[in-house]
Amino acid sequence: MALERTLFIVKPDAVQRNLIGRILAHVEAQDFRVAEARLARLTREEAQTFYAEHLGKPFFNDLVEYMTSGPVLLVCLEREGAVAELRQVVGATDPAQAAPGTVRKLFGESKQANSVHASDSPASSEREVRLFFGTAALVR
Ligand code: FUP
Repeated sequence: MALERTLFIVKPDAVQRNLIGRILAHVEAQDFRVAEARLARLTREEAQTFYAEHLGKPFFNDLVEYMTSGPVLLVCLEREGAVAELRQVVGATDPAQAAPGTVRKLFGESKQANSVHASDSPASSEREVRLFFGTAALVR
């Protein structure tokens, strides 16, 4: 398996509930290394760009509102097979449907306030890492 980088976000609900440390400990224990990290308050424009694939969906405006409601921790994680492995560790979008032991099952509150984001494909991870950390974060 190749060494990869992927974008991970600790979302506003989890930052608000002081879960940054527990969530990062959980992914670090799964052999992910923090390559880049930054606490940020997303602008509406950043949130809209980030979730552009969902533009026009019924939940889009609420999603943007939620993602800009408080600080988030933006993290670039590195590991062999990072993109697919992180999706497994994070679990299904809806915490109620997520597998036991996944981050969203352990910490998520609802489909919207599901505590974390993880890039869903190598193409997404490249776009998302570049969006928040720039092209330099793509190379090692
Ligand atoms: P995921 O890749 O698991 O983060 O899920 P999606 O890309 O399908 O959705 C992105 C975010 O939109 C989710 F994390 C939460 C939000 N969402 C809703 O609020 N309602 C929905 O019905 C679907 C997604």
